[in-house]
Amino acid sequence: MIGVGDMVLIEPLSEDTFIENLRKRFEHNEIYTYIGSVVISMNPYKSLPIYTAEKVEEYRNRNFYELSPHIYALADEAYRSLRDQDKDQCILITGESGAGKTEASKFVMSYVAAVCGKGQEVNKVKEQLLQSNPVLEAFGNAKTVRNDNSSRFGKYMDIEFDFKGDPLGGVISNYLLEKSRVVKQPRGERNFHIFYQLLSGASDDTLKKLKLDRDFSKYNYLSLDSATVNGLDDAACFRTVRNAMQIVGFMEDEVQSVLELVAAVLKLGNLEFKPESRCNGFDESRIKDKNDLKEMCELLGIEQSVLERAFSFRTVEAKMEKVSTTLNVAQAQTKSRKKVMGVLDIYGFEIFEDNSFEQFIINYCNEKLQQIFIELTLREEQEEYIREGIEWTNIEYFNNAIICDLIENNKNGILAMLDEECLRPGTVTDETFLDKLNTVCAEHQHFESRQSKNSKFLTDHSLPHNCFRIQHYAGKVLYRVEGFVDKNNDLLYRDLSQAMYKANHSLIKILFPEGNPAKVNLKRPLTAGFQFRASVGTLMKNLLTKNPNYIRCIKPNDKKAAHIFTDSLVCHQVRYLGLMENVRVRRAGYAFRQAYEPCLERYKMLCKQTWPHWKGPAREGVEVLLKNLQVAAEEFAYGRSKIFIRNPRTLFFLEEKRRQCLEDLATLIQKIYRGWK
Ligand code: AD9
Ligand code: MG
Repeated sequence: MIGVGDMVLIEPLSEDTFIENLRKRFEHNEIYTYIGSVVISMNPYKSLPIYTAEKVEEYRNRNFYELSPHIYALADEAYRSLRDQDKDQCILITGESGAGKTEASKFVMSYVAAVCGKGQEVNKVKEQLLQSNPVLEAFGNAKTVRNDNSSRFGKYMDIEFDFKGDPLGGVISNYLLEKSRVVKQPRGERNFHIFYQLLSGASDDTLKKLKLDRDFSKYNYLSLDSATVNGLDDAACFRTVRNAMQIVGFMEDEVQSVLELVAAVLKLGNLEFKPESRCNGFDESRIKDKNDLKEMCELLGIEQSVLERAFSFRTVEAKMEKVSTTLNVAQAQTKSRKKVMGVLDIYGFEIFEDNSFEQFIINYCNEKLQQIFIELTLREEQEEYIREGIEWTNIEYFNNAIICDLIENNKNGILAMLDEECLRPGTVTDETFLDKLNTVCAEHQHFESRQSKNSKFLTDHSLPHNCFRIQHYAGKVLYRVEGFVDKNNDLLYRDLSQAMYKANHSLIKILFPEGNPAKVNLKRPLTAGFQFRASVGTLMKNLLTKNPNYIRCIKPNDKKAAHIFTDSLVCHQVRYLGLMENVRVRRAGYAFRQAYEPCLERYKMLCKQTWPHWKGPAREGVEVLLKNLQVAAEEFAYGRSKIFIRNPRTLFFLEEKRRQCLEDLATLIQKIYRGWK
């Protein structure tokens, strides 16, 4: 073993030894390290031969601590608890942008797919589950300065299993896609992959049908300074995506409709408007060059005059609503209770030079996940000790509940204030929102700060005039308010949705149901912030009902490069992910615990008094067993319902004894068998 596989065993424990251990293991391609049952994953930025079919077999049905740390061990443990103990699981993957969350989620999914169920039907479901990834990534991922394949939406997938543990299908929920990227990308970044994939990979014939030109420079929406990504073959990806769409269940004409839509968006980006005279109090505008408009209308089956009229009364940025919807890969086949494994892969914490509404939402979501981690791992750990009557010394840890509250509080949280401002009659601008924020938060903070010194809304006079700053758990972030009101309102003018609804195009009609004149809804649509807060709330409730498994991803450097380990960067992540506290809690206590009955069942063969049956209470049986094996008394503690083992080494010792015992037994059986022959 290179370094120490479980941080709980590091001696002496300090931030330096912790990081040194990560570095040493990273240098030897050991990218996974445990903190008890939590997996730390370092992004190697190169492909490693550790995800082969042989590796899957190696980790299959083995105990968590038996082999060297691997994401497969976590996936195996989660799958087996789901199948054998009927406990719904969730895999929570966190870490900043580029740390390896999406890759980790795919390794977990492919592991589970490899070990669960067999047969033609089951294989089809598995294939559909796995192939949903390239489709979602094509439309929801993009190159950013942080990550060449950055997820610009949050994804939660519930994989459903029947009572035997065979997969039935999956339900994918998507969270707030960064739509504004379609229209505008920061310097050095790209639009969503699909645009480049289509232009690079489609046949000449397809492009002709879509009225497209292969040349990126023809399209305003495709930034030119970074149109290609090193090591990324857009044309090959296009073939993968086409194939994946077919496997997931798109019919050929549906694929065609989707591509028409993509082409229409590119055309839309090329429309240029010129201002015209004022008419009915509106700024009227006219489209300069009508060819793109004409082709766009042909692609979407919309009458040109209808769309032109809709465009003419307002100049709008292109905002395509609902790029993605819940994808129901397969319907349940049985009425018995389904077992569920949820895999959560969201966008990582982001601090850019310029942070807007999107970063605010992304970082809020990360705060909520950190909150769940704190709640479950740290607090639950302490509470379990108290429940089990085991002595416990309190560990101080940072609780980010105060930041979540600052953002989501119903009354004076930032999102509530933004909504209030968006709904207020009169002139509403990003600046009026900021004024309100500064006044209310400052007052609130003043009140709060009398109770605690932790003010997280940072008001200092050095801030640029249109910004506010928040002290997130992962660092200070400066947000520029420009666009907050507009993005939160997320309004699409009715003329436009109605024009779209009139399209003779199957997909467009579904995408703009609000354009149906029969269903004119005068109620204001919910704001983006409100919807996000509600869906994150539902997600958190859902996660809390499941048994959590954690993968904490760390990015070794800022260069997207292999072999570079930047101490300061890793140290920052170790701190904000609360990993040191995590180890301390584990070490202060006991690394391993198990209810008395299964523990006795597993190891009873190691002692004559407990084998083959122990007649008394299981707890006493375990006591006799451990005494008999001469395990030192300080190595364990007896809880009310569970035995607590301090050190994983003790567990290795028990496992090793058991293995020897089984081997001896096998040899004995062979001898007897030969004797018979
Ligand atoms: V973001 O929040 O969506 O911007 P992620 O999802 O955390 O981010 P991602 O999984 O996309 O990061 O990883 C970034 C890149 O690192 C990948 O495209 C791979 O090139 C690389 N990577 C990550 N994990 C591994 C791995 N286990 N093995 C090899 C990896 N390469
Ligand atoms: Mg990702």
